[in-house]
Amino acid sequence: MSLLENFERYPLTFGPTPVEPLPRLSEALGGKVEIWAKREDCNSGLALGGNKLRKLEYIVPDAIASGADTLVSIGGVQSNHTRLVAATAARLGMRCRLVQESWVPVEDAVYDRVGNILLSRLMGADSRIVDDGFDIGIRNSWQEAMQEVRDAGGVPYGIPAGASEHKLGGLGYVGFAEELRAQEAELGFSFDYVIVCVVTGSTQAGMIVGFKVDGRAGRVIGIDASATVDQTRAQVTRIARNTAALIELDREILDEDIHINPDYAYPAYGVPSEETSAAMRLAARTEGMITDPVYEGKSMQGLIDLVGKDYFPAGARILYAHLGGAPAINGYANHYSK
Ligand code: 5PA
Repeated sequence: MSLLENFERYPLTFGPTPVEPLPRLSEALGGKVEIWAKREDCNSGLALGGNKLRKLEYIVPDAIASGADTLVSIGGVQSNHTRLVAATAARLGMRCRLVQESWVPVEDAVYDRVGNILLSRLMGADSRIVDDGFDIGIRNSWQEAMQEVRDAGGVPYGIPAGASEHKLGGLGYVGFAEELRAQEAELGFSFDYVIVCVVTGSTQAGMIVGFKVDGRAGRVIGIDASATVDQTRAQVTRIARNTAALIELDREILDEDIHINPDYAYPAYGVPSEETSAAMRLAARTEGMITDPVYEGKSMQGLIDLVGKDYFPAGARILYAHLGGAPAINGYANHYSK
């Protein structure tokens, strides 16, 4: 029986995402553990795909039922989330209004013209850059954008940053856990750990709820990329508990179910360290797997460092949840020109 059977889902993805071994990366890290990836980055034909689509599948039915004609959302200039809201609006035949905050100290001349924002513009979104800095919370600029849509005679439907602080935002990654359990049954083994990048929180929160039922909530290791980890941890906790209540889970989400490692977010949100870039190169050069400097490069960095420190017991099977994000790399040409 699915934990999500009472919730309507509007398909935006191809279906279950592939789970594949990463043998050359495992070998490069000493061969003591087995590293696999679940490829959320390849989950859809919509605008290059990514984790947000799993969340949006449970939000779209509510948006349609509300009678909205415009999706309104928010993120950084190179937000993957806003790109996928723009794609969803296009698919639904709705308009899209995006607030793009200045979350990252920009070093690259083309940062606001390439990658995610280019794709959002191509898909017809009304994308406007504002000066506000990084913050994962509910923002005035987003509420103002909704009011502007109303003033112009439209009917807005608001989707907060990362689709996280939305009542249905945690459901998609509950589904990830259920999907993985079915894949594990076919593979004939279960993963010991899941590594996942965390910023606005509903990806990890959904996983925590979904894995709570088989005792693995605490084996979901969030690698913080926000560099404001207290706010992220509080948001993950809140979303996990709200999601558990929403699906009427018969277990309580405990503090020890929430495992977030803050060690790899330095020097700042959206800025790769030398170690982040080295991790991105290693994944690319061993497996041809592309990660980005904002999110997945940091969770890859955390995975590599934790394996090197023997954090995982020998023989452990570790699943790296690849959540997408590659388009942003185009805004970082100065880091990767050699
Ligand atoms: C993002 C988020 P959560 O926000 O659900 O914690 O997910 C973190 C994350 N990997 C991990 C990728 C590729 C992501 O895009 N991106 C945000 C965006 O605006 O794109 C919400 C911040």
